[in-house]
Amino acid sequence: MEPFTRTGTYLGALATAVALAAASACADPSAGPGTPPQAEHQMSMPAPAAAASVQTVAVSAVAISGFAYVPAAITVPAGTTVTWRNDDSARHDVSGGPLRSPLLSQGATWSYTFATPGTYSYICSVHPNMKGTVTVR
Ligand SMILES: [Cu+2]
Repeated sequence: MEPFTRTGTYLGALATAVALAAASACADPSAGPGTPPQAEHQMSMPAPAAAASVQTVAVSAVAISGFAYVPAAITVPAGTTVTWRNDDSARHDVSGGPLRSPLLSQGATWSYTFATPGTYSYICSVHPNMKGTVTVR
């Protein structure tokens, strides 16, 4: 009979410990008056996960704005994923070498991961005077 009693005691203690841990995790002493505690928690949540991430993924962005690539020339380390985003109402693409995006409508994005070092020149096939370069090191 004694083992059953012990089991019951352990489970009860465990439940109490979990409840206390949950309560203390939600208590945020740094939250000032007038700060919604829930917003504070949502903002702080992703930070520990990002800091714990070991792998670093390089990302770079090029805007297509005013019939130009901005910036027109970028230099990135090998393995970088570059994302183009068309901010113009006119449709543009990214075309040259291995870069063959579809026509991008306003707000659309297209990404390419540069695995091999080199210089990649591209144009917009609709407006060939639009030129850009990605240098991969
Ligand atoms: Cu264009």
